[in-house]
Amino acid sequence: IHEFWDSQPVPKAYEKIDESMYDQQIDVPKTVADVRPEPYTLPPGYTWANIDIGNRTEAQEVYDLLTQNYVEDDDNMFRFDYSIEFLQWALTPPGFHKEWLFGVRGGKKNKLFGFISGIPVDTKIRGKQVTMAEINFLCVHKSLRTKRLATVLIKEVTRRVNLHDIWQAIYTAGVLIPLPISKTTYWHRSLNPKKLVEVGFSSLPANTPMARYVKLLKLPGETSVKGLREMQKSDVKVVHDLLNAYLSKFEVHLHFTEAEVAHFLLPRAGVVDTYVVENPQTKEIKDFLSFYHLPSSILKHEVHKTLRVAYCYYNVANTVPMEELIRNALIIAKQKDFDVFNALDIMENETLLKELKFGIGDGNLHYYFYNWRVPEFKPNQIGIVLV
Ligand code: YNC
Ligand code: MG
Repeated sequence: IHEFWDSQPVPKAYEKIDESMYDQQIDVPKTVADVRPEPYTLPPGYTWANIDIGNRTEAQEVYDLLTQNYVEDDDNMFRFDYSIEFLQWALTPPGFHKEWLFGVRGGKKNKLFGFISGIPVDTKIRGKQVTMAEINFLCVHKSLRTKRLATVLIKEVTRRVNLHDIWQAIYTAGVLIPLPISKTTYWHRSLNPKKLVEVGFSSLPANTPMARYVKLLKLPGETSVKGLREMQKSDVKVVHDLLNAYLSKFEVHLHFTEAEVAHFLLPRAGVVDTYVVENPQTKEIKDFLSFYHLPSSILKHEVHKTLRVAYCYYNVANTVPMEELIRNALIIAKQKDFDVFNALDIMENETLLKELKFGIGDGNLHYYFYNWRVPEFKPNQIGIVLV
């Protein structure tokens, strides 16, 4: 009973599939000439509007829509609070298309009531290169929910992507719709256990006093890896090589250009942190760690209004154990005053989460492809982090 999704080129739960149907598109092949040239029709009073996310005023409008209306946890205690700088980073990689960042305006003040975004990505799936759109930040204002506006945004972004002769997309969502390529799980590493308990993010384990809980989760004050330092411009080439070589181990991964590595991994204040390990003797770099900054608004607490959350991004460990590398990421995040460090059980993460004192969360993240059929993957076969 998915009126919209049943009409789309995505796999159906009940279909019988044989091997020969994998690694190809689901829809009949089309060309740009087959694509509807005019935008989809909106309800009366609403219009399409491209968003120039580099423009401070327009970015602020997207920020306001998302901070008030974007993803919340199941208990409606927290809501993502992507910063303006973060949105600008996530949505303007090299080669981004300005018409893939758009929304719906309406009302007397021509206010933004909906938004969706796409960026171009080069993926490799089971050894096959596929150019896709990465779709994110789908949001409809709370006052306009369940009126099928989301489906119009999705159809319109599909049209705009198809006009570039691109027919596939990748996206993630907490909700279960037809049909995930992988079901992954969020894990959380408390850095500030007292605050996390106070705001209801975590609860004290049975028969554990706060002091003991805090001690249990205490991290070393300083990092342990020799030669760990912030990534800089001159590291882009080597980090690019390291990242692509590492990601090629996974069944589903992105292929980054050097310019994309510069864009997504060079440190940006309040957005993304990347540290490389420079061998003190040889000056060689063979490892790096990274995490991005995505706070959440705390919706129902008198004192605490923001949860400071770091999210595990891309990590490559060749000369140090991955466990030690990520422990160092935790230490840096703690030094930077984050409250919690989140990671999915993708890539190699699963093997380290318990040892590093992560606890399993109740949030699931489903990965999806649009118009591309694959067998279901285990989380540890996924080498893509969508922000
Ligand atoms: C979702 N998250 O099932 P059926 S993630 C996809 N992703 O369709 P309506 C979703 N579809 O079941 P509402 C979805 N959530 O009838 C709902 N749906 O077939 C489906 N929340 O539409 C749903 N952001 O307008 C149903 O629903 C249909 O008013 C119902 O709006 C939904 O960014 C939403 O969670 C999510 O802002 C906009 O609830 C709204 O409820 C909202 O009546 C809070 O819609 C924020 C939130 C979603 C975060 C994300 C990835 C989105 C991927 C979209 C799919 C892209 C496909 C590929 C396109 C390019 C193709 C090429 C080439
Ligand atoms: Mg709606």
